[in-house]
Amino acid sequence: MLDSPTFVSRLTPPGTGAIAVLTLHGPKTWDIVRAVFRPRGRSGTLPERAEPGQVWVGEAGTAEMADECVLVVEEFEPVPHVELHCHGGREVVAWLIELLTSHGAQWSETERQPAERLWRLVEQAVTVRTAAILLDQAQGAWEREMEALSAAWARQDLEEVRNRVTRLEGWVELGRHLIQPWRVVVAGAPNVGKSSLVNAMAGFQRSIVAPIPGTTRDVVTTTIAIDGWPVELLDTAGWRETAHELERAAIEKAHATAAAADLVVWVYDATVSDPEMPEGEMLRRIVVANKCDLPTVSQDRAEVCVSARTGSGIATLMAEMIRRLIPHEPEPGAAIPILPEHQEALRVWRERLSWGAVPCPWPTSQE
Ligand SMILES: Nc1nc2c(ncn2[C@@H]2O[C@H](COP(=O)(O)OP(=O)(O)O)[C@@H](O)[C@H]2O)c(=O)[nH]1
Ligand SMILES: [Mg+2]
Repeated sequence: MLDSPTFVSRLTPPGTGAIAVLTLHGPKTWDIVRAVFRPRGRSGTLPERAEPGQVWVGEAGTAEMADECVLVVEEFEPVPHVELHCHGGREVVAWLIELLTSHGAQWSETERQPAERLWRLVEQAVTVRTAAILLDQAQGAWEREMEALSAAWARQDLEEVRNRVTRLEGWVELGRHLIQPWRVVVAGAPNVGKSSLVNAMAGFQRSIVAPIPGTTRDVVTTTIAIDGWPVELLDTAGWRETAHELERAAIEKAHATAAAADLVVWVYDATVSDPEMPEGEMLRRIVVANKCDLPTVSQDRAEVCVSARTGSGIATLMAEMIRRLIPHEPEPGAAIPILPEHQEALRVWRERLSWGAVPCPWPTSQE
């Protein structure tokens, strides 16, 4: 076993960051670490053996030069595996890697390729639908699209290039939400039935439902799939001003949450005659009248009328939410920008388009 190599690789992306993480894996790991790492404290040396989970703060380097690092033991038996968290400056990291390789470690390039990262995203997908779209990307949808773009550019078919780029730009938000769910904030005055509505949508009890106004003191999140799209429902505290300090903090949090949401579902109680309506600046919102199982007096001010108690109108509301969040759905096999490289490629294509038919100053195909 001692013949197999010990690898050093870098977990954090290349370039300068606050912290860089190097990993050492292989039979000689512990010998190498003991040679270059001095733990803080009296002894100044690492023990002969370590346990997974052990952590030391100290310095990695030589007697002349060292960087403050944290050493984390991931595995010790049968093959040791450690992480070194050090400062992320380019030179420091390059120097540390050199030091480790001079002690017998082999540098292994682990910068993950886009395809590999896409496959990892496929594994992490939370619904079959998002997995299918991610799978298309992992199987080359983006590369095919880039080839088509390059071909159109080579023909100087700017119309086609523009259409393709515009379409791709339209999928940026969807691409983001294949990994992070859409955020829907359920907002409204206390006691209108926000928590009940979230529960009705989720189909299970999650927030506290109580007849006393202001029970939901904080933001409670519930992630559900609607029609195969992951949606995070945020149940917020009621909107009304209150003297209660704790609740005021929760209400402020509710406002902040709503501002960052993809959609606000504004709920009011249809049995009251002058319900609290949303403020003007909330653009993406659906106004919902709740308690429509009771005699209503203000149902007409809502786009959807529901009863969290009986479930009537809930399916209509959820369909409407999806219609707002995802007005268009991609065709099977469509290229969707997901990775930072994709966004960067789109930016470059947009820039090329602004050059128009003028000869392009950089290579036009992916040679
Ligand atoms: N009749 C009726 N009562 C409801 C409905 N939805 C909620 N409630 C009741 O209204 C009260 C407040 O509900 P809750 O979900 O805690 O409101 P929140 O403060 O807006 O979160 C509770 O007593 C619920 O049982 C509904 O659709 N119909
Ligand atoms: Mg509540």
